[in-house]
Amino acid sequence: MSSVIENRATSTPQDMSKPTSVPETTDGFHLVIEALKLNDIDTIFGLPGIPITDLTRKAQVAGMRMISFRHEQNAGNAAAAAGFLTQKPGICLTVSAPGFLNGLTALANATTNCFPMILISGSSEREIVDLQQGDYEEMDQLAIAKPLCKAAYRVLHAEDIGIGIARAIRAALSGRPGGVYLDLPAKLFAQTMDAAAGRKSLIKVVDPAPRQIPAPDAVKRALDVLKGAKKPLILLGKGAAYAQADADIRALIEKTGIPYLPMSMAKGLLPDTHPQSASATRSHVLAEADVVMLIGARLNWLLSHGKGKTWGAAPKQFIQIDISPTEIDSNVAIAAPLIGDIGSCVSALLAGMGSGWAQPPAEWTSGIAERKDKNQSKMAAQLAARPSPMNFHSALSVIRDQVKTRPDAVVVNEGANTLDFARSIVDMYEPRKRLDVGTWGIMGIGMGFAVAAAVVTGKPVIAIEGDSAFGFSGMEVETICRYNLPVCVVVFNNNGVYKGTDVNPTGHPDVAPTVFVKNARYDKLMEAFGGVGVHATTADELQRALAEAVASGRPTLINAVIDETAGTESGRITSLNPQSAAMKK
Ligand code: ADP
Ligand code: TZD
Repeated sequence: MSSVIENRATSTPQDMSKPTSVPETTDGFHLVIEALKLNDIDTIFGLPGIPITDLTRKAQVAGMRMISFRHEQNAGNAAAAAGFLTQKPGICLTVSAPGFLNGLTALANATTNCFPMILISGSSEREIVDLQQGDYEEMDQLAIAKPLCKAAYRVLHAEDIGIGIARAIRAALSGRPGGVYLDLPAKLFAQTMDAAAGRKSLIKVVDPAPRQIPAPDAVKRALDVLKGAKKPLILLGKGAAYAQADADIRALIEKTGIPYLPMSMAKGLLPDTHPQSASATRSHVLAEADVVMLIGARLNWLLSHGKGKTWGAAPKQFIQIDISPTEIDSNVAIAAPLIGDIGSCVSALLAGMGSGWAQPPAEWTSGIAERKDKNQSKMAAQLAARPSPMNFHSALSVIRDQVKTRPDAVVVNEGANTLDFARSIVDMYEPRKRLDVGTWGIMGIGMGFAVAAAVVTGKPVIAIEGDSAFGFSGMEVETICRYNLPVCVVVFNNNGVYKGTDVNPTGHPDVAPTVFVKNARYDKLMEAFGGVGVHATTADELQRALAEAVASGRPTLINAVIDETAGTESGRITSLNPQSAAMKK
């Protein structure tokens, strides 16, 4: 802590005569920084301004990485992604009212995705806010944040900073991870206190994410249900990726021989090319399975709520591993809930299985293998085609090949068709290498996630972006250039939201709501800040530019021209549009 504690008894020649026993003091700025550092948090994602500008400067001086963004939502998304990747809460730092609100979407999204992050916002003084006297950027931020995150705290006194940050870290990481809001009023930063007392007030959080060991009877129940299965299936969700129990999860899958499906951010927990992956015959296994074991995946809309046509007519039993007991029975009855952390639950299952666990019936697994083969050769033909202009398949086949040669690269992915096709076409080979729109299907995570992935992992990042999706955070290409990050953004440019072919039926010169400027040159945006911009109209051009970007690590944006008639409205979730939903009824 001594590195940043300032001795306020400055030693100009005039005060040489003063007693040397004047106590060292510290202040709110330094206590916040030291509390974070004490808990091994070394990076802040944020955007400076009143009252936190000096905090950003002092954090940098104190050896923290301070990554400044162009919009707080992107800084917040970066913090969330850093939390998912590292199991440490990502920190987003913003100014008051509007900056706080800009960060709030990311905080709510992190909470929805079960990613640990802490949004720290400067705020106006309580005296003024509570009397609504109209301060600069005045807002009752704590009250607004509360319903949108896991926990929200405010610190009013410098001596409570240690406690405030400890509580925020523990709330973000323990149990089901999530977003935490920490409100720091402007006056707090300048408050001074005795340095030794300040040091003592800081807390290094012990065991912030305690293991939660499943009850032995719950383990037995789960194993009994699994034993009775004729057509078992394992579903891996992003909770399983977050848990970092990679070896045990792989051991469980390989020991049981059960086919598995990864949810999008669980891709790579086992390589997508694993013989037990049933991704290439997803609808078949979901409809036919008789016992489904969910590991860190919720039965929400992404899994059709566990019912309906997707899940077929055959009766099903679910086993669900989750750290949150209230997740159980959220949509359908769960026959065997297994509550605990994924690492402890999976190792308890492995121990309970002993040796000689029976493999699933061959007719189930060989039927899956046959369907997989058929679907994969159909897909291979689509991927090999080289239409002009490119379509989603031809462009994504290039990215698929690139990721195969650099399995350590992180893939960030958003859009509608761009997302849906990339999820099934681009194989992942290592855990936590895929970051995407998550539980909400939110656009705008792209550049924030890409920056965080590059900063946290130091590996190449390939951001696969619909042209609409990219627009939500596109200005952060400047941030990517400023920090010289190894990020290659590939914009799938089909001239609009979903596609670029809609027309305004009224004849008015305004274009249809889903249409953008035709033939836009997104590559010029990257060039504006000194990065590499490439306009790619063929798969070959895309391939060369991508290989070059990944090899050089230089900030690059490839404007990949995609047939504007390719794709469908809303990608694969067309059925959620009210009109199609009504027609189905
Ligand atoms: P996906 O979208 O990939 O299906 P979800 O976000 O719906 O995944 O589900 C993740 C689940 O994982 C959440 O219900 C969350 O409570 C759970 N989870 C997160 N971390 C852990 C952990 N360490 N141990 C157990 N469960 C966890
Ligand atoms: N706003 C936010 C924050 N999230 C959203 N999901 C949407 C709007 C709605 N939306 C989607 O669900 S996908 C999408 C929007 C606007 C963009 C689709 O167009 P794209 O992708 O160009 O990014 P494709 O590949 O061309 O379909």
